[in-house]
Amino acid sequence: AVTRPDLGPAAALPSLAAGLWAAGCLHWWDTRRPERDASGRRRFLAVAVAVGAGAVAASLLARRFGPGSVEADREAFTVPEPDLPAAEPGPGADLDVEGLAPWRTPNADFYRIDTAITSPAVDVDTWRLRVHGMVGRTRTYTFDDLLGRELVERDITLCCVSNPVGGDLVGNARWLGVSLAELLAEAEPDPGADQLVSRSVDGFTAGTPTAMVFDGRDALIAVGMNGEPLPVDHGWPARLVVPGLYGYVSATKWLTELELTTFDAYDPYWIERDWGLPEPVHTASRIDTPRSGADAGTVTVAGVAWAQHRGISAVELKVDDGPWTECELSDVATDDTWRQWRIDWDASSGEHTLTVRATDGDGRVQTDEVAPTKPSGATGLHNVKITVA
Ligand SMILES: Nc1nc2c(c(=O)[nH]1)N[C@H]1C(S)=C(S)[C@@H](COP(=O)(O)O)O[C@H]1N2
Ligand SMILES: [Mo]
Repeated sequence: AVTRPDLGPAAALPSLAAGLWAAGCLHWWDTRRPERDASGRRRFLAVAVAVGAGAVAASLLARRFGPGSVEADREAFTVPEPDLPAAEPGPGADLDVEGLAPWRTPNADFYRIDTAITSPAVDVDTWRLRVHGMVGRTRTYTFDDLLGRELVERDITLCCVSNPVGGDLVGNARWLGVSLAELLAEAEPDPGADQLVSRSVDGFTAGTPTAMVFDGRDALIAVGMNGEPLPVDHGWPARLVVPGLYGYVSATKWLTELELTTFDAYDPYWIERDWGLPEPVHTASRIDTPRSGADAGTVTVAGVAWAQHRGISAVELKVDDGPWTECELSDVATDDTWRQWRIDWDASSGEHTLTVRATDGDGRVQTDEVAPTKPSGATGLHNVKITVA
């Protein structure tokens, strides 16, 4: 409770009070009934634990699925057709190799990162999005207000700053939402506001450079994900997605406030905790298959590479200390998504190391310099050790 973004030290009091009360009860029980035996005590403990767990499970289920619950609201929402559909990358978007991450990540497989112990249950009827701070006019929007705007559909890859090299805290989805820049423009932002602070209903905050929100990229307030209402775990009823930035400085879920301010005036959640100020995502590439073993002969090596908003122009694979060899790339329609790659490797038996590197759309080769995830995202080349039998 103490570490929740919207609560202070006093939030520990209910738990402390409950703990003291429970300790008092146990003490009373222990001193008044000295005659009961060890098996009675075990039975008491088992019943107490079962009742407690049952109560927690029932309240979580009721909140999610009961009448008038957030899941009922969400399922009642029919995802509208977009006014501006996403550009189709075509059948070559997915190279369809076994063991390779699909180009579009299904919602159920999309990574989840947030500070919430349980996802906030937001009532869509009373939900509001408030735009305030350094603006000419404060504005407030309902969910229906959002749906009444031009609906934009875009394929955007989202990744986490805490994704290690070769890790899976990255996914690609087709988001449906409204233009963040156009909505903010209605509030007449002060040109001196260089930071957009987005706030979640649970108090989480992210700070995005306004320069990146207003530079023409497809920054969205999303209400749909892969043709479905935005899943509760991914921010229902509305979240931000800004192509080219890590989630911690852009992708606020359960969004409820947009505040125009400055980087000098305010440090959002992870900046307060010593993570880096917003920077474009690092160019990254990952080997998905093979991961450990293979049979001698022709082996398809495949993976994904991403550098959102700059795009991927090349991927190369190196076997042991051999030369960098160019791989085949999947088709993409924009620079905002990851790109699959593949290559056939004539594998001889023994131990081999495969290393991958990508070149972004600006022609810059991925750095081989190793950096940890904190403060600004891991760098270095992904390699896997393969035993060929
Ligand atoms: N409300 C809220 N939004 C949040 C976060 C959070 O902790 N709380 N985490 C951010 C981080 S660090 C990432 S990487 C993305 C992850 O989005 P996902 O869970 O939909 O993959 O959400 C961002 N939005
Ligand atoms: Mo993240």
